[in-house]
Amino acid sequence: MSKVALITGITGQDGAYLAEYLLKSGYTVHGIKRRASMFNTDRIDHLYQDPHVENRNLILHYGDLTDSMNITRIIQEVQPDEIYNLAAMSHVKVSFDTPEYTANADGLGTLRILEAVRLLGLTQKTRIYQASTSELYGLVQEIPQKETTPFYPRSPYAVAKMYAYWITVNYREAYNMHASNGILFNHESPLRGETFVTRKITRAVSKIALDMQHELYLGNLSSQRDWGHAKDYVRAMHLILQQDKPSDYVIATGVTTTVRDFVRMAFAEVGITVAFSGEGVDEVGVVTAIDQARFVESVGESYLAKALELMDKTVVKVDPAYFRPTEVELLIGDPTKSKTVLGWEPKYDLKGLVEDMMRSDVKGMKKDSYLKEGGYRTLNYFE
Ligand code: NDP
Ligand code: GDR
Repeated sequence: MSKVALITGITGQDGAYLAEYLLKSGYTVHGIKRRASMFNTDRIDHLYQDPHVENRNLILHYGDLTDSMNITRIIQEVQPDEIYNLAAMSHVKVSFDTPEYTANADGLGTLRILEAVRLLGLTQKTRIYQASTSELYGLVQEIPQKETTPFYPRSPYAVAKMYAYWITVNYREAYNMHASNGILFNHESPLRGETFVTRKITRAVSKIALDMQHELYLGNLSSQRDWGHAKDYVRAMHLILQQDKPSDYVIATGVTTTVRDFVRMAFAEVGITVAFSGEGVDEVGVVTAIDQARFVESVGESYLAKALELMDKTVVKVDPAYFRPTEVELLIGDPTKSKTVLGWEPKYDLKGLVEDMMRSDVKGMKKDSYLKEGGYRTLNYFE
């Protein structure tokens, strides 16, 4: 009998990679998706199975972490061996705009899952993974950050996730449940949401190279993050639930990089050198060199002439609208426990991650550019 997993947040970045990974590992995967006014399953469409097909191993349920009855009913129906609670309002900046909703979905949502498992008498059957975050560390208390580093959350998102972290620990201790936290540092991929900084950068750099956009506005360029690849991180989630004993694990690369350097690396992928000068809101990124061979290899000959006009142009500016009321300036994780106990090793380094994201975004933007040139623009009902 194949194992049964339930993934909340299956339509998100991690949900998509995890679903693919578990299906390949022989699991039957159930996922909770939200009802939306448009299709919201782009990231998992390649895994979709028609409901009329017998013996499906991917089954989607409508649901929402803010609805206890819905969550309880789905868990009762699915009787999962493993629950991966990945659903969340996951944008730190947006959590300042929607603090109550964030607390409800990200904090109480976790409680709803744990309590449903308990009330349904599944505490000894169902293992639970909680998507905890390096944002818990917030204001720097210790570097690198590890499982024993004190938390100091700096956003409504992080405070909600702190409740989720501790309620997971509490249910484990109170009811002897196999419930674990993965304290994951930032992880990115070609599937990353478009408003997180890495994807915002790789999309914008691709568009700038293709003459579809001319400037990129960012917030805090000095912020430092420990960025890994989501593909590596979902393997760690699975490993955490395969351990005999539940526990909490930091998943990170141990390397930290500024947003500014990420921008440089993304431009470098298409042969463009960007140098930064100025300070604070007046800092700018200017094109100082173009490696034509590299540009042609990664973007294409036909875009080169336009790209050469970028020389000496300002392509990056700061917009304080992207600053956060309280910022997390520095994250760098110590993955020693996950490496020694789980045997987890990431396959991607930052260079490999940037390459993967840039390759995918240049390809996607080129497709948009061809459609526009060919007169086949994206469908617009109002034209
Ligand atoms: P995404 O934002 O890409 O995905 C979030 C998922 O949660 C989406 O499927 C979204 O649905 C769903 N969701 C949001 N609100 C609700 C709700 N109220 N009820 C049900 N589903 C909901 O996040 P990631 O994949 O990047 O992250 C996965 C989890 O890991 C999140 O909990 C995040 O906070 C956490 N995390 C992420 C890290 C990262 O660097 N990526 C690092 C550490 C933790 P929809 O598609 O409809 O919006
Ligand atoms: P983060 O990711 O807040 O770390 O949360 P994000 O990519 O949003 O920000 C990283 C850093 O970049 C700075 N920054 C900008 N951020 C965004 N989004 N847009 C900008 O224009 C911009 N300019 C600079 C930010 O200030 C910040 O310092 C992510 C989410 O996936 C969380 O759900 C997860 O828990 C943590 O990672 C670990």
